[in-house]
Amino acid sequence: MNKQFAIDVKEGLSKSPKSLSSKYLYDEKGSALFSKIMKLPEYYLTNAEFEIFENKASEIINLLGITNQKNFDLIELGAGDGYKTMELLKALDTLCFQYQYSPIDISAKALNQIEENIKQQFPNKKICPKLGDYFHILHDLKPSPLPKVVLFLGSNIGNMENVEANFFLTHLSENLSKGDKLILGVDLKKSKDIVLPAYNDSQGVTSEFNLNLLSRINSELDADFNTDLFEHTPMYDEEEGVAKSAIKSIVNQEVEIKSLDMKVAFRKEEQIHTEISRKYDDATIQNICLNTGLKIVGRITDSQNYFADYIIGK
Ligand code: AVI
Repeated sequence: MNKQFAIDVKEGLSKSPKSLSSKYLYDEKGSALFSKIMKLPEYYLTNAEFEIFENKASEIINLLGITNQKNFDLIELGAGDGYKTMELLKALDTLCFQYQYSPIDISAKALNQIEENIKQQFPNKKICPKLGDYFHILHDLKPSPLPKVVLFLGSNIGNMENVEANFFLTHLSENLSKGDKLILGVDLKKSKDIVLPAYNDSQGVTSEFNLNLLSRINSELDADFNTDLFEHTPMYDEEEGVAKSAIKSIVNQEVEIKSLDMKVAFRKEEQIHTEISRKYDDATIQNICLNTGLKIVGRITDSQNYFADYIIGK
């Protein structure tokens, strides 16, 4: 049994309002569902950021302020399938840059996939994948004498609460040296008509992704959630720029979680908060940088201004 999962489920379902951490959405089934989400027509984020890397990789490289005379470390936090990064690697290779690519991910499957893709596209390139939670692996970054470029793409930072994001970036900043760069991919604030469907797609994949968390509790903690009696509930607060996902109980009910020796009562309409997906503007990013000892060097957006990759320096 995953001990931390058990502890967090117990705590999250005992408090009011109930909540579960979004990191638990990614078991094997959840990760496969997220890959499906990234291909949905409503989920504009992936295509928008891919477009930036496909069309504007040389602009990104210029903003990094590195030359092709010197070797550098290219480190990707939460690399996933590395699909967008491949565009950056192609541009770096065309311009004869020398670098070592280190994708970091908690999924061995994702890292194997990246290795496979690299082997096919760049047969002579050696990569240095690291399996684990990137927050912990950050500690290993400092000793390298080479300049670093850290990629944190896909608006993954948007899934962190403000305090957590500030803590994470402060920690990252402490592990960077002067001249190192961070490429931070964020989804931009925009109309509810565009954001909400991205978290409430017509095929119901996002709903399945969110409700899978209850199935995970069923299988890992011997619980009896009936997922038909719960509903995926997405919201978007346009002013605040935060999409929130919850799981709502559609009846009064009680659920037993045997491994935790607990019974959880749900009122009709009661929600379990599962995820936030924050959207950004320049002011918010400026503020984050001010608080974490970083500075914005440049910003590149897609043609629709949906998504931005900020180049940030120490
Ligand atoms: C991984 N992360 C940036 C996604 C997002 O957009 O917040 C996770 C996601 N949740 C529902 N759809 C996608």
